[in-house]
Amino acid sequence: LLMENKLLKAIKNNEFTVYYQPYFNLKTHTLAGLEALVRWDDRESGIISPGVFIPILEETGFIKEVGRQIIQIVCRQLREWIDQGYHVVPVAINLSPVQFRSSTLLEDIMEAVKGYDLNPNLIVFEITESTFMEDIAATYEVLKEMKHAGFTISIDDFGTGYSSLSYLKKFPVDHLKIDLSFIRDITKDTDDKAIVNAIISMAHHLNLKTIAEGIEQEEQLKELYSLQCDIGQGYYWSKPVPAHIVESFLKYGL
Ligand code: G
Ligand code: G
Ligand code: NA
Ligand code: MN
Repeated sequence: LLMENKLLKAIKNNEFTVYYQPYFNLKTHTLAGLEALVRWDDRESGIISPGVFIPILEETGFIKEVGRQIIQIVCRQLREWIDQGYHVVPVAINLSPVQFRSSTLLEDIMEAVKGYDLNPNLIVFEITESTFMEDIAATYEVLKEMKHAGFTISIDDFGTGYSSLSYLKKFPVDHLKIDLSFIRDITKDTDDKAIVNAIISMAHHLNLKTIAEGIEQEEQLKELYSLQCDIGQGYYWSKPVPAHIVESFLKYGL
């Protein structure tokens, strides 16, 4: 309850901020985009990680309001960068299953994008496989509207949830983010390598781009190049960083 009250206060006082983690295009060797990762700047404890508070926000339903704030923060930031003359890249926003079910999600998104006069091709939505499978018909409708409006859809943590592969065909998705648990030991574990190889080749046959997350070492990167992975993300390039550090990536590259 104490935590709930603190979170309510945080929502009211706009204590949530967004860090950004870059992702790198392995074909063109350029900055491909950014993933927005929420942080809670609690005045007493400092920066708190979402692993701690997202589950509580989901249980209480507060995630809808915080999610709305995150979308606003990201769109405002993109508008600021554009106005300052930066050559911006797409930003991926994580949507939790609860937020995805919110009846106002599409309105919230359109309000932010129109309010800051942004091209929807600058926004990617990351959803997990569990979101997909919860209410298939409703999910399909929301994804279809998102795609129709010009947004990009990415399946997060791919390979860890249970989803039917047939939904990759039926649902309008663009990117598969291969879960970092398959990347960690890819240089040593031939099973992991086989799985990643299969995911990438399937994705390419379905016209989907692949993102490998959790790349930390040069050797992992080499494997992913050899498997024709499209995009990489991980501490090898950068951990999630505040906006002012992103500005140097936008200026000078990674
Ligand atoms: O940033 P970090 O690596 O600590 O993220 C931990 C978890 O919190 C991840 O599962 C990530 O997807 C989730 N997360 C981070 N930011 C957001 C957000 O803005 N919305 C939602 N729903 N989840 C987020
Ligand atoms: O669930 P999702 O994939 O959105 O969560 C992203 C999480 O992965 C964040 O907590 C982020 O800090 C973490 N992360 C990003 N890059 C790396 C990495 O190279 N190694 C590890 N171990 N975690 C990472
Ligand atoms: Na994510
Ligand atoms: Mn992920």
